[in-house]
Amino acid sequence: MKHARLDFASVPSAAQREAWRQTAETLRPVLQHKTVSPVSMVEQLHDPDAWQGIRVIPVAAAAELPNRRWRKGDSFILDFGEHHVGYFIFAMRIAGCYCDSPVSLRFLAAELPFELAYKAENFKGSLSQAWVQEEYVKIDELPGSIRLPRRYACRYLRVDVLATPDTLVFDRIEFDTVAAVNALPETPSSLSGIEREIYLTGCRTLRDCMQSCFEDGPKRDRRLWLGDLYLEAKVNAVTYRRFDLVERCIYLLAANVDEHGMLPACAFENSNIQTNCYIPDYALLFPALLLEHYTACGNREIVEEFYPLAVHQAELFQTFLQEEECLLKKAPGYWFFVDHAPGLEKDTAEYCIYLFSLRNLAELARLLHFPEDEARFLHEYRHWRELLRARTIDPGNGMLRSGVTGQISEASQIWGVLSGVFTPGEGRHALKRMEELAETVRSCNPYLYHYLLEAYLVCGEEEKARKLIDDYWGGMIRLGADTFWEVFDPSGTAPVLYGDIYLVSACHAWSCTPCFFLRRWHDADSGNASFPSPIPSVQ
Ligand code: RAM
Repeated sequence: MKHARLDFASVPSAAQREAWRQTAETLRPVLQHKTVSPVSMVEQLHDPDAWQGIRVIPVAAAAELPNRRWRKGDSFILDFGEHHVGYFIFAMRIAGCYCDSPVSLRFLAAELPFELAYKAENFKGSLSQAWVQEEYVKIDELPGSIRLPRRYACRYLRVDVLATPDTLVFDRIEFDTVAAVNALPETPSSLSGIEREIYLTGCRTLRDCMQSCFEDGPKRDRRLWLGDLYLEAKVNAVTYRRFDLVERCIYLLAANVDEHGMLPACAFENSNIQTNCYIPDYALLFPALLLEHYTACGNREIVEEFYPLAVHQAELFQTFLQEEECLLKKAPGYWFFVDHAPGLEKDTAEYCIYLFSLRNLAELARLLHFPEDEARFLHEYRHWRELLRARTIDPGNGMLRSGVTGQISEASQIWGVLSGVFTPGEGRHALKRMEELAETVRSCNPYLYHYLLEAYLVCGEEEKARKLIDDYWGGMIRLGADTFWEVFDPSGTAPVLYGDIYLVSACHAWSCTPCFFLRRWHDADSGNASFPSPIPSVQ
């Protein structure tokens, strides 16, 4: 049987993209400011039992700061009590003597205690060292106050006095914090203990990523990513409900499609900066994002407006498909992502995400009353589902294999469930086997583990989903997290991304999703709503 070409939508014109950019501009949020003062002065200690080997202990109340006198070579660390995003303001003076020369200071803003030990000369990262939140500043005239121009994401601030004409006094250090929202949402009353903390931490993580767009991490990248946005939109729907911000992000992404009409993996708010990063599996999530948005807030117009673009993402993906082996025909210039796991064979998961996209498109077509489209998507879906089943399910162990090596990974099994390639019973078996099988390529990424939570629910394994939330996200909290991290390996080693641990973000949007599950379970338990199927079903 020859599969159906979708052959449906066209590439948006430059005028269309400009119109989308202007709509995004009208949806720019007013950022909320809140002044946060430090709660204590702390010291860092080496402790082999602490996460990344360093912890802090309070040594004085922050109110002590104006009474302290600092000379060349002195340093101190302030703890602001929890993670925030914002701008630092310092009010300083020289005690007693005339200020006849500048003051030279080093600032180091840190999300985690470990970052306070940063030494620039040891940096080995493959991304710019400028992401590290270290600044050298000279102040010519005191007394006075300065506001650092750059925005920081941190809980701790280290100040090193490099040179000063005489003893230096900090009368006040404040953090002018910013976010599109300020108050944390109410915690569902049925949550207690660690679940309550997980919910709060997830809300804090999302709050700090909600700036003038949904950012991935306010320390590193600081920009809108399509894959992150999909998960942020899910959590936003049950917490802050800032649907205007979701819509701004949809318009921003659409305004940045490439010459083929592919949605970018990430977009900059500044129209003079064009990304060159394209992740086909992120583009395939666009139909699910629209469906999620429609289900959450009922705005049918935006779904109608972007339906052709959503269809086009699946059309574009067809150029990567090959029937013979179900291997990807990779093209240069595209990053097939799925997960950060080194050595991961992504072919099968990518095909499954294509099927996931078709299921969501079929549901969108049904909602918009396009029965012919719906039939076409389902026809395409069934064709590739049969092929994938025949070519990638191992008849011996019932698991999905991927790539030329026939690799078994968590990513393949999880997307095998969410695509509907596995029946729920087969999926339950595959998810269990993947836990047991030593050769399974495993993830250390909350992004993939979000989808594992969804996969457990599809297979009727709510207890396993609850346990994963406790072990994985609860694991971060037990190690002192007050926002959830970009990557985490509960076995104890801190995963490194982009060649250097200082580049890893400790407040990362894609890790806030337990809030979505905890809130929905709470609502279902209190009879307010039923837990929705995370993916539309296909008859
Ligand atoms: C990293 C970031 C971002 C993610 C991409 C694929 O750079 O963590 O959140 O979406 O990878």
